[in-house]
This record gives sequence, structure tokens and C-alpha cells, in this order.
Amino acid sequence: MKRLPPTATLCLCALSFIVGRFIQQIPGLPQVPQGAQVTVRRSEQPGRRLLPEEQVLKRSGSNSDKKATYSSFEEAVANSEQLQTRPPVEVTGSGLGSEAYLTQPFQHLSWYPRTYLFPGFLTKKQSEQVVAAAKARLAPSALAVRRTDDSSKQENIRTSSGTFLSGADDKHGVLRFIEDKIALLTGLPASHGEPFNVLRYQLSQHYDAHYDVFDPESYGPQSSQRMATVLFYLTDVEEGGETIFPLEGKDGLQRLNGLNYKSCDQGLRYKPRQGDALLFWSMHPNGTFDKHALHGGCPVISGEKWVATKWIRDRCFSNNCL
Ligand SMILES: O=C(O)CCC(=O)C(=O)O
Repeated sequence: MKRLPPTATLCLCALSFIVGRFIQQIPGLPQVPQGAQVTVRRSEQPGRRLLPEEQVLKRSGSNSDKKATYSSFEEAVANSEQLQTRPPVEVTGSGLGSEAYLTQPFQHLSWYPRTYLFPGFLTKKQSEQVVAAAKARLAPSALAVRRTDDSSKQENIRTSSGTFLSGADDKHGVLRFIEDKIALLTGLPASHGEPFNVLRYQLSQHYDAHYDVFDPESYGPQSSQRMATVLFYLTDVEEGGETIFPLEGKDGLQRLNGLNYKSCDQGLRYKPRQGDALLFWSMHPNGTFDKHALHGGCPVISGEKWVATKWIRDRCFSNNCL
């Protein structure tokens, strides 16, 4: 092949440069970005406090974690892809906002009534601290009296002992921690909650099936209602002591006629496990009572049962309303 003279080569280069510039300026042609590659990195966001979950991610690295074994459920969740791909977001705006970020597993147990289990809501130590705070203050548990009640017939319905505790009664701050966490999970402010009713059931003690709402037909006019209940299980129970919902299920109300309120034979039963929390709603989303929410505590057959009940109202129940 014949070689071009150097002047011709120079002219060709100049010509292609000018044509190239001209083509780049034709409107409608896509603009080529300057720089070969764009790399996007998540910024370190200096000044923002790292949440414990993020610290775990940073310490332990990336993909190799998938095969790791974890010593607790929380640790496994913290190392999950969910947190790597969906870390806590920075929220901007003019309001006060909230910075809370929780990892709390839940199990949906029923639609009738709406019931959820939060496994491992409390640690063993936290459960023990609540028991210790209540132990010295126990008295026989009481029942709310209906207008038509004959007090002699109230015996043997609720045989546990218990006490009421509020956040101020607990030097470790566990009760406040529980109130704040359950408020975030339910969307019902802590100020809607009654004080905790911590209960101890010994051998054969029980609580017959009952409702937590106060039906005005039986109890007279009410200024607010218990719309949801959370039971925090503070101990395991060797045998018995289940929480029972005898009318659970879509057709559950068919069992209402002739129901034995002492029986633990039918319905949904949950066997207490230390640290778990069980939430159920006594009201439908439209504000009417859910009759499926009838529930009770089955007799303890072996061991001892400790549970803390938190009734949450549809209105503020304290002086410190949100
Ligand atoms: O002991 C239980 O499992 C249920 C307690 C309960 O129903 C209550 O305190 O209202």
C-alpha cells in the first residue's frame, strides 16, 4: 500500500477534528458525558450517629456473612441484606421527625382477632428485672365490676396475684423502654397506655376468658376504651399457662353460644416463652368492638407464669399527651 505524504496526513487529521467538533454541536444528538465511568458511593455522612446495626455491618464485612452462624436472632437480622441494601435513611423536612430504627421480627397469628407475636421483644435480663420490680408488691388480682355483677360469683374467675407498675417504679428503665418500643410498633403513643399490670400465676391459677373492652351496656358510660392489649411474657412455663382466644377464626363467633369460659379446649393457644410479646386488637379498624378478642389465661399445670399486661386506650390516658 502507498504511503500518503506527511502534509496530506496532517490535512486529513485537521479535517476529521473539525467535522467531529461540528457533529458534537448538532442539536438532538446525545451528549457524551465527560469522564469514562461514574462511580456512586454511599457517603459516610459525618456527624450522624451510627446505629448498632450499622456498626455490626461495618465490622463484619460483606458476602461471606451469608454463610455465618449467629449467636442471636438480632445479630442475624443485623447482618442481613435488608440492612445492607436498605440502611436507615436521612429524612429531611421542617418537622421534628423521629430517628428510631428498629429490627424486630414479628409473626402474624390471626386476623380474628388481629393478633401478632413479637418474638424476643425483651431479653432474659430485662424480663427478670421486671419480675424483680414487681415481686415485693403483689396482691390478689382484682376484676372490673359490672353493674349487674353479683360479687359472690366473681370468685375463681381470676386467681393470679399482681401489681401495677409505671415507668417511674423501675430503676433500670426497662418499663420505659418497653413503652417506647411498643408505641413505635403499634403507632399508639405511650401516653395511651395504662400502667403495666404485672401478674404471677402459681399452680392451677388462671384467668377465665374475658374481654378487655368495657361494654357501656354492662359497665356504664366510658370516657375511653382499651383498643389493644400487649402481653409481655416474663418467664417460660413448664406446663399449662397458655394464653387462649376461644373465639379465634373467621367462624369463631359461632362458638359463643353456650361457651364454657373456663375451658382451654378450643381456639388459638399461645404457650408462654420468656421475652415474647403478644399484641391483639380488641377493636376493628372502624372503632367497633371485635368479639373475637375474648381471651384468657389457662391454668398453670407445672411451674410458674409471670406476664405483664399493657392495655392501650383509644385516647390519651396520662397527663403527658403527645
Ligand atoms: O395471663 C394471660 O395469659 C392473659 C392475661 C390477661 O388476659 C389480662 O391480664 O387481661
